[in-house]
Amino acid sequence: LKGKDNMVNLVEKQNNAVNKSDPDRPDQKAQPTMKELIPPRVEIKANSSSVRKSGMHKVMHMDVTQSPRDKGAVGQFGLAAVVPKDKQEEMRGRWNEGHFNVYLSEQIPVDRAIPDTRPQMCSESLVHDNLPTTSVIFCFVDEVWSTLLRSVHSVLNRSPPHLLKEIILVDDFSTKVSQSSDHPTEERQGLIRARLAGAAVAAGEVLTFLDSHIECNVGWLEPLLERVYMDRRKVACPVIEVISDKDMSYVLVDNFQRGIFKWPLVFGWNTLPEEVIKKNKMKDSDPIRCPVMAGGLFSIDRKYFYELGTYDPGLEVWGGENMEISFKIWMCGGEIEIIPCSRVGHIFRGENPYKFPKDKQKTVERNLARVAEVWLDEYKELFYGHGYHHLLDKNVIDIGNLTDQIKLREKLKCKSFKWYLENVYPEMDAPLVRAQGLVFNVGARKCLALEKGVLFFATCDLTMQNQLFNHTWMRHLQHQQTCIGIRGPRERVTLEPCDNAEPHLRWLHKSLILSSALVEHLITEQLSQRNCLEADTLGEGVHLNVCNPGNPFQKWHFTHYYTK
Ligand code: UD2
Ligand code: MN
Repeated sequence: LKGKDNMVNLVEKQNNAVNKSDPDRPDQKAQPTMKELIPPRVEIKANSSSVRKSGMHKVMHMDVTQSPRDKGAVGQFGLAAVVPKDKQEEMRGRWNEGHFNVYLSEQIPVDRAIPDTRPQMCSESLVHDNLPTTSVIFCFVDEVWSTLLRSVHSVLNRSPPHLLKEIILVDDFSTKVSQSSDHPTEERQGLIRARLAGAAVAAGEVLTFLDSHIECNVGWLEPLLERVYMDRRKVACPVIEVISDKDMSYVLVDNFQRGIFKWPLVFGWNTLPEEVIKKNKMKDSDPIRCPVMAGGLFSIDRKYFYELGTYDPGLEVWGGENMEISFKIWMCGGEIEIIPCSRVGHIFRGENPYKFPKDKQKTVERNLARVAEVWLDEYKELFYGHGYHHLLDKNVIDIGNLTDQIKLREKLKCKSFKWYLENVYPEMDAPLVRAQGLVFNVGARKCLALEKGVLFFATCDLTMQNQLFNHTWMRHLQHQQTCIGIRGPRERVTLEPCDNAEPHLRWLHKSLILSSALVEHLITEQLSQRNCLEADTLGEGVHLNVCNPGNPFQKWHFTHYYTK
């Protein structure tokens, strides 16, 4: 396409390859705005007389791209595209515009065909005739134009028109001139608030959020809307397939994948346990319960989204919002599902192609700490304990006010995080303590005991309450509510009420020789020079000393270790 005049035909699918590079074009910046690209749609009301009110039909194919005119085009049918030798340098030069193969993206038709990767029975599955309509919301910042267009085209080309209320583009204060959309933000908001800005103007009964570098596959929409229609508290996610950042090929992903998290709240994928598949006699087209969504692609009933209090608007820029909304949905009465009959390709990029207004790591940490404080209950100690201790130290980070979020959780009468772990993600490893029981000292050959504010050694006896200690994820060495710490310039061992914010109460428990093997030393984290907890040679008490891997009086064993 060379001029604006041709752009209006986009929806009639007359054109392709919008962004074929054109050396003759004097002003590459003179690109049409989104408004010009997408003519107003003829609105077909879902419950107008032309659509039956009850009954079901086979998922519509609705894919006008399956027999494209330009069969030989680069990347057509989702195949890998090759960069010619003389274009390699240009390709490399443009990589950072999007942190993927921007050069190739511009060669590939914006309405290319991709393989129908759905499990076989999907094209036969039935959905209701009177599904709700959806608003599709793309928010983006400095998105590569050709990719954004391909995303929009894939929605237009593969969605039943009567279900697609509108496509909303929220430009999150892009610095590129060409990206003016219907709903630009006044300043950089971050994806969380940008999505909320889109939701605020949406008129569809369902909100469907998508990243701005995706390709929706054949029949992607109806199976999502079907789940929401069946139960408005179901939040439906498509299977996220891979569009290669290198050759732009469309890659099918394995079956039975679900979103999970590891500590400290790190998103990941894992295969549904075999026994769950067997027990439920699951077919590869059945919805998959999903403990945590990836974040970018999902359909949710619009009113329900607001009942849930949307996202925590205090989350900044990027990251953690998928945890927040996932915990909120599950703990407050909803469900998250991955729908194998709905598939959307996504370009996974090695780096964010946009700037973070503040440091990226700090931004994500702060977001996650907000989520942990509101949703994790006592399990937040695992979050902090797995690498975010520093967030607890005073004045390190201001995570902002959480009153509204905590009130919301009360108002919605949400369940506990313990409930979530037991019912939604029972495979999650989440013991609150790392080690427990008697604390045996190898040198003294006795066990630590605490009574009446004094630490001493006694003959090991599991039935003695005063010999039972925990080593927790906060790295507390703790007997009931009392923690062992160190204090003062002379580094004396003290006993104090446990307090997560106090680094002088934390002890690393590990071997100095093989950090992953035998757990031995108790090393204070407080001092610059690491010191170890040591039993007095006469066995009457404990003191601090310079760590020495050969000293048996510095070696400690708990009766039971949950993790090492
Ligand atoms: C994943 C999600 C993404 C989001 C993120 C965590 C998928 C496929 N993607 O990372 O949706 O949940 O995890 O937060 O599940 N954007 C803005 N303003 C910003 C930053 C980003 O509008 O300040 C847009 C961006 O242009 C894109 C979308 O938000 O369209 C998601 O950002 P991403 O693609 O960089 O995130 P991704 O896929 O690495
Ligand atoms: Mn993305």
